[in-house]
Amino acid sequence: MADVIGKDTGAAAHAAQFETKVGEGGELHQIAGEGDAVLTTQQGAPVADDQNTLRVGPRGPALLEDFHFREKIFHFDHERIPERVVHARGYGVHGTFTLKVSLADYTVAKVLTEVGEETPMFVRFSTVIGNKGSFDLARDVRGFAAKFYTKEGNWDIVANNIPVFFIQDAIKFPDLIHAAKPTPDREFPQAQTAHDNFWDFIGLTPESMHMIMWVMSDRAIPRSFRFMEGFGVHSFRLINAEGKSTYVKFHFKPKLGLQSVMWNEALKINGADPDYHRRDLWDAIDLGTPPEWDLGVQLFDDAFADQFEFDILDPTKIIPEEQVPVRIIGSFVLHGLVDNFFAETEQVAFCTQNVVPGVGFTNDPLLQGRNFSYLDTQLKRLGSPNFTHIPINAPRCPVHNFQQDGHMAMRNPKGRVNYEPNSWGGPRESPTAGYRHVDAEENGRKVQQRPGSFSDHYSQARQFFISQTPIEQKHIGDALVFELGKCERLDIRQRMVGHLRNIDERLAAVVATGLGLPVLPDPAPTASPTIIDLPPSDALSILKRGPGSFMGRKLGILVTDGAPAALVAALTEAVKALPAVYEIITPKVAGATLDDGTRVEGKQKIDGGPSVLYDAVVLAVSAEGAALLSKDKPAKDFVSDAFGHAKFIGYTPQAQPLLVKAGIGPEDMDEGLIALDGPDGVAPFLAACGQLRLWDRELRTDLDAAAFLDGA
Ligand code: HDE
Repeated sequence: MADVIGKDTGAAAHAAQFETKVGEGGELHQIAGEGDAVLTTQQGAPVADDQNTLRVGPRGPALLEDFHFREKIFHFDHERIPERVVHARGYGVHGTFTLKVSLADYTVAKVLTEVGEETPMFVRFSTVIGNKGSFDLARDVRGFAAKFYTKEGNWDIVANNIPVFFIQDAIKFPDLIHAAKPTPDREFPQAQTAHDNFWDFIGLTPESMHMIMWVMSDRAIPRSFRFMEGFGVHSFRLINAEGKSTYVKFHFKPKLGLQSVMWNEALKINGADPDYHRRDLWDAIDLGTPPEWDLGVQLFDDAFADQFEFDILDPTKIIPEEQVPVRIIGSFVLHGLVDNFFAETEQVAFCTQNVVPGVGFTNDPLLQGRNFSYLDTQLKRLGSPNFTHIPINAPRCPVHNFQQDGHMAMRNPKGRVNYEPNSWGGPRESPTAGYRHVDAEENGRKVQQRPGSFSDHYSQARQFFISQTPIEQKHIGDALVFELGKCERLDIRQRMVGHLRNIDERLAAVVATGLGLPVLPDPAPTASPTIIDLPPSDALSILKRGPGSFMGRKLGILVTDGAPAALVAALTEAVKALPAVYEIITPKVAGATLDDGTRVEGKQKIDGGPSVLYDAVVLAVSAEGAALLSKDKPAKDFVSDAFGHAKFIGYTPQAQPLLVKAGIGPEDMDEGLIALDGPDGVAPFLAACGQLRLWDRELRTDLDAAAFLDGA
């Protein structure tokens, strides 16, 4: 009965079940009854009083003799471990990977060859720059680190939601991260790149331009972890039974399609619900709708690498899917919530060097640097070389070796032998099953030299930009103006516009205008001229491959007293059937009474449930309700934001005055505003919501859009 730690059974109700005693000072003591667990120290000694330290008299000094107090405070003082130096804010969940297509021709890895095999996984999503307590909707790269607990050891794909990176050599990583994080003197801004130091470094690092296009695009403000792609970034190797190696790039593709939010929404979501992404993932799994991704591979050989326009070792380049298609070989479902955030999400330790036989590395200089960094950082963070003994990091296959001792060793060998070769017994090498590094010939001078084949910094940045729809291009322009607008130094802004001129003159002009630069700066000098005829790639756009369905999305239904019960019922049923989710928002959190007298519970009170939290909204209001809400600022914001964020809005005819008060007059009405006279309107409304946004509305209503509309 008292065994309820961590379970929300309703504190008040629960407290009432205990025998209680009130102390001299009025403090509450809950007493263990028959069958209840007794509170103990870490050493197991039962505790009689957890409310008062041992003192000399009730008002006297505390005594060191109080070992329970001493131990409790000691433990509390040491609860924190260092947060990750990057990717500090993260959210982890369990999953299962199922292989559907064997790659036996390319690799000996069992996880990639045994069709039907189910491999347990742990995935941690993260932002890069912000600290552990920052907000989810920062404009940032998202980490998408996956650990596969295979039969041949743990295999980690420590991926991001963007397929390229800022830098070409790991030696620049500390500089990049220092420049992006809060400045050392003032320790702000937090979780943002919109400041001088970041753009100073970027402007002086032209290799980052391709990545900058991605980070300024809506990819960096995803709607949900569930609607993100993942990329292993580097070229890795697969190695087959003959020792032959094939290059591979890894891709995770979300079954629910891609989706992002608008920047103005992101800013507001961060205030309304800083935990928006983690809550979304938790809710989806908790509700029994776990998200799923396909695992895909791009496979290519030296012949392809030799004729490809760019160096396959350069982590600032992609291989367009049109050139090497992504072959789907299996899928993974993330279905398991953690029992304990610290034990699992915080303590999980990923490493690019965690590979299994049949998976190997290339000479990508970033990958080689990462291979050093991850093990190193785990020792600092987890404090012991035995971090692999922690359950979340422990392989699910047998582990045998002679490594021993160290802090907190949990996997202690028995018996006499702790070395090999030996005459006693114990684990032995296996030339057949063991890991074989790729047999590659390497020779050359020892040099500190960037390869000339890495010198094209703009061509793929341009290819990314021209692959976007006009609205996506506009968002990139807006983001650059926002970010550079936060820089105080004019030369930093100008330098960036000089780079943009090597990517797309229209973009450069729009950003220069947005910043109010009196003259367009000269183009930045280039080490290699921009190739301007790389073909657009649809796979780079979020919108060109929209999901076309509202499945997995969230509808916000604003309900007042007197709202039509039949409509509310039809909406909620239809949304559940998709499946998608809905939330009822009411003027008072207790809920509302519908026109048939039934009560509907409110999940949010209107000022706690702004429309930025939803993918589409319905204004299910009565005439009185509309009149009431027309005087309410949060209600008007709810409507005007939904409109401004290009969302589909369903409304009862009685909601018309509320629309007008929110600034949406008859001349603004468009096909995204859908009147719901009764239950019959629900199906077409939800079908329209499958477009997710009516982007034409933004193009029509935003002055800055013109530049990208003509395609000039
Ligand atoms: Fe990381 N990175 N990284 N990184 N990275 C870390 O390891 C590093 C890079 C990525 O959820 C750290 O355990 C270097 C690219 C993810 O626990 C650290 C370089 C990509 C995560 C580290 C890179 C990533 C990390 C910090 C440049 C995408 C979070 C904490 C050479 C392919 C993993 C930790 C988690 C975390 C180093 C660049 C992805 C310091 C030196 C490129 C998803 O070891």
